[in-house]
Amino acid sequence: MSEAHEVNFDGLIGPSHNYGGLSDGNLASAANAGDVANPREAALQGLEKMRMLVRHGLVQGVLPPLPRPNLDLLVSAGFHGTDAQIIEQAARTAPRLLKAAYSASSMWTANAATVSPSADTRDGRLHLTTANLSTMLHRSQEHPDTTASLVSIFADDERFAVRGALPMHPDFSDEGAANHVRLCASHGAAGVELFVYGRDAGESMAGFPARQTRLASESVARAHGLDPARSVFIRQSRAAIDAGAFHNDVVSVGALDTLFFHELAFEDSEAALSDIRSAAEGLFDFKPVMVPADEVPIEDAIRAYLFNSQLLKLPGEDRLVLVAPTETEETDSTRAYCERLVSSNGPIGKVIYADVRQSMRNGGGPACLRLRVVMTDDEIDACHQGVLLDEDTIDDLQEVVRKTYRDRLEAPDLADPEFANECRTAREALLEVLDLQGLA
Ligand code: SUG
Repeated sequence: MSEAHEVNFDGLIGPSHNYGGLSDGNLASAANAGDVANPREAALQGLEKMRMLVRHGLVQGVLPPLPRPNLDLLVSAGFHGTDAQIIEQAARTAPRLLKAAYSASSMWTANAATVSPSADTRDGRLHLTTANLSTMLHRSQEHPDTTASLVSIFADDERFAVRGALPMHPDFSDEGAANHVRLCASHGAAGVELFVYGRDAGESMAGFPARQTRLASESVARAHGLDPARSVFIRQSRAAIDAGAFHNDVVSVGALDTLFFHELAFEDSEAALSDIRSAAEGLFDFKPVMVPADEVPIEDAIRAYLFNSQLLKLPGEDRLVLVAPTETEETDSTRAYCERLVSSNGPIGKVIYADVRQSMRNGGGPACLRLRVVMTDDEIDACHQGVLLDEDTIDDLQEVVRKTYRDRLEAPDLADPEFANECRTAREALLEVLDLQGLA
């Protein structure tokens, strides 16, 4: 077993961050639709969260924003002419499509891919499968550029296997690591991978969309060469989806041997826990921490994003640390629960609150903003070094953000073709800091 670390690759929030109201079933996205966004503050908040974890001694990575506007999407919809003409026509006749083409949703890198560390895979490589994000139009355009970013960062194919997205069909709906949890004794040891899905392929259902199918989860597990005895497929509860848990990471989070989850997260919690226990046999002593609905109603859990937290092993802390959004501190039931949680002698010993309000108002908490990639020391050395952050690089990125990002953005601003140039300039400057000019 080799030494391994959980590296969090956060999404660097792009200059076109706005409140588009594009995500059906995501209550925050609907509630804040049309509000004025502040992309500069959003990106600075995200970078401060990364800085906090660097200061705690973690290896922190970053994924660059994707190119926006995505003119190809507008051209596919029949718009043509110069870039400026395409944008002006789209603004007049298809404003929702223009918002999709400008969406900064790639910031939520928990949806970028599903990742299986080399300790779990048959060929001993670290596997990443880009998520197709096929349920929401504005997210379905992410995967080609996400794959390009991942290929640039994880280029060494003796160590890494980057796979493009599953077919763009509702039977294969895949939202990546937001519906995936890995449990283990230590990061470098073989683990148990949990795949949470909302529906079966071919199953149609009323209510908010279930964005992950069992077929998609099984396909990823097969492609990654996981041991079937160490893979668990769990159905998300309809109640959770209809309460606004559009991804499982809105109602559960796991790390090492601990799974922290809401009582209503899964269709059949007892069966899920027993399956996890069997899969973990001989590897680790599984520690479930279930939050009862009478202590934290699911509506509060979703409003406060208690579970959309990072659950981390920080150097110097003997128990796990929950990095939760400030909204969790501001909601009575979740704050009180966190106080009880840390004063009990369970596996979670501390809660740190992080301010990512700009992202939260689109339904993205601390956990949505990061993709966890468990990497050995050799794998860390073999990946693209420009995306591994120290405080100086964070300072440089923040300087670009301060210089090039607007502090006010709302839908009518997207109609101005000059804004497209602004976005391009900002992204190019960020790519230069990350030494990823090839993605421009
Ligand atoms: O896919 N919001 C994202 C939030 C993703 C959160 N990710 C995880 N839970 N892992 C989504 O619904 C809103 C965009 C808008 O309305 O402008 C949005 O895409």
